[in-house]
Amino acid sequence: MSANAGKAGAAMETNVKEALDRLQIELPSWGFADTGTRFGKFLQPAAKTVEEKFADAGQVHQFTGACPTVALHVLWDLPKGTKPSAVLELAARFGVRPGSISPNVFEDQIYKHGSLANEQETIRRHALEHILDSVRIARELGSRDVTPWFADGSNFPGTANIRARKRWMAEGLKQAHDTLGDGQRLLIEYKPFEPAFYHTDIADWGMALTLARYAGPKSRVLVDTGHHYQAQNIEQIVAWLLDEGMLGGFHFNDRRYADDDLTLGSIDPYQVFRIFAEIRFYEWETGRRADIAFMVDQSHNLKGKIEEMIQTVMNAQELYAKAALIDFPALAKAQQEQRLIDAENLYKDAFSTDVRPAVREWRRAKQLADNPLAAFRASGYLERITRERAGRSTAAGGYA
Ligand code: AFD
Ligand code: MN
Ligand code: MN
Repeated sequence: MSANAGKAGAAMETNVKEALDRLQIELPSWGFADTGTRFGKFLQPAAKTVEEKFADAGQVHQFTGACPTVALHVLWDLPKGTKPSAVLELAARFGVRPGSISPNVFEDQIYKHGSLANEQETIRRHALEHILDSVRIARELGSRDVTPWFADGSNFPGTANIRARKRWMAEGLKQAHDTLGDGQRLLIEYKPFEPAFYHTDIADWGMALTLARYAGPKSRVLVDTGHHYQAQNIEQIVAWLLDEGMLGGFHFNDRRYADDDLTLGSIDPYQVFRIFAEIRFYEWETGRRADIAFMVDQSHNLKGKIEEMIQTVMNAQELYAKAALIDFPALAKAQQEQRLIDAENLYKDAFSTDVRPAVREWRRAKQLADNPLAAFRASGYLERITRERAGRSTAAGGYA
């Protein structure tokens, strides 16, 4: 190998190591449970209890080295009476800490016409009490982020006073924000449609930004990559929110059509790279680390849950490592001099680089297996939980 090639290789390894040393990706507890789709679910030896979710998430962290926290959904994981000490004991046992706390203001029957944006004050109050409970639980668990997502909206024209609902939503979020403890954040997620199919009360990043600013200084916007129309330029939204200091974090997934929650990078890896590139560009230009939470929001119906989460994290590590190879001084110069092809090729060169050898080097340095997925498969964990959880199998032979 020539001296130059050797130097380039060493530089790449350094960049990749720096990038992966800091990349942490939060796993969703619901990604380990049998959730399925509205057309049914195909059962597998998935987690049912919060203990099993911590155990399965712990496997992903053990083999990838990148997932020290697991997002919890209050109603699904922390039913009334759950002691924080019990959850923290699970965290210690399985090596993953509680991460963001998601209130659930979309499943109960009372939320049929919405939660914080509901026309009935008593239901708005009920929803707010649950969110305040979630803020308290987050504080007790040492979690920084409370991440409400609202299904609030309507299905037919003329059935909702959109302005009134906007004001009710804003008031509720502000009251929730004002109970946050030091260091806590309220990450407001948006989604253009589903399950509301005429209007969703927090439908896009502009609405979420407006509500976050009204709620108070501890609020930020949460970007779920599946929550955009097909043509939307997500990395432009990311650049704007970064520049406004209002990007709280991501719910990562990939999609072909809508909010499909597919494996990150399985459909459009270049889009994920471009999102990471905007973040790295902001960090290079400002000299500041972007304080954003990377979280996965996927729950697979066909792939094996734990394997798929490992695959998602491996994809994210490779794409983040590629973005770390962009030569930003050269990019800024090419942009300034309007050398379009040179600028674009700086993206394409980084994206086309095979970072897998450097990622393997990083894993070896961390005493991780070269291939986390293969290592998990060889561990026998899946066979063990399949036996242990098969006892819950239903008459149809599936898993309860
Ligand atoms: C659904 C919603 C949204 C939310 C997630 C977890 O679309 O993404 O963040 O459930 O509550 O995917
Ligand atoms: Mn989400
Ligand atoms: Mn979603």
